[in-house]
Amino acid sequence: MKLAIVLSTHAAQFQAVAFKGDFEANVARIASYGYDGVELAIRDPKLVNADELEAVVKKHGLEVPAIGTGQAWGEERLSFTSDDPAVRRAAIERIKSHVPLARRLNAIIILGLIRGITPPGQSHEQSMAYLVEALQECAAVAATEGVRFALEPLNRYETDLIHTVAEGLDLIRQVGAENFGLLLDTFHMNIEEPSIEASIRACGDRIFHFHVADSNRWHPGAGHLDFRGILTALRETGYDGYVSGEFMPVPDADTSARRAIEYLRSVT
Ligand code: LER
Ligand code: MN
Repeated sequence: MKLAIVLSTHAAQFQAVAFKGDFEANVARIASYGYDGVELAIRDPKLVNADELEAVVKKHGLEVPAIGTGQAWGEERLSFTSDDPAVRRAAIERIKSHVPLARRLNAIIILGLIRGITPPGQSHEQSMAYLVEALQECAAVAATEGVRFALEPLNRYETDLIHTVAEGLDLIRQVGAENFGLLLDTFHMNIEEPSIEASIRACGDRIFHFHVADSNRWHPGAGHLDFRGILTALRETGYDGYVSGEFMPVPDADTSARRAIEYLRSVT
């Protein structure tokens, strides 16, 4: 099983990213711990030098399985479901602007919180209609470049839109694009799914990417999730992508990264 860890290219407020700060130093440390890849959290592709980024990652022998886009919500409040058409347009254009970099790195584009939260006074149905429309536009552009998108079901404390695999699969049917699937995250699944393993099996070949954190959002092995069962179910779907660590730097970034890989290797 190929393992990655989330790395932010810029300082960000999101807590569950262990590595922030000096990019090359972080990439070198992650490679030295035995990881195969780094998942990059990028607020705006305009702010990164793609040549440099690719060179650093390659130099250290790592791949980039996925690009996270949630900081555009976290830092700028861009959202597919805003009641302001200019904000919705900016969110769609921002996601489309990730496509060339994703293609170059052979990475999936993650749609997490950029889907937004239903604003006061707007109906859930209206938000879902905006969401489907935005996803159809983004997926069509990405398809021409051979790029895939993964929407992440998130827990109820972060959004009112798409908490579970079942809701995600229903959305996939509405969007109707082959290059659109789901990113499953064990932290959110532990809160929302009746059974993590059954939901993994139900998602099957629409699992495009996978995040791991334990029940407390510390590194795998630091809480009470059954990773042996979870990763067996994942493998049995035929998933051959990355398992990417997205957890809090507890007790610190380096220790949590080392403990995570040691633990995940011991249960797979
Ligand atoms: C991002 O991958 C995630 O899991 C969310 O909790 C972001 O808010
Ligand atoms: Mn996640």
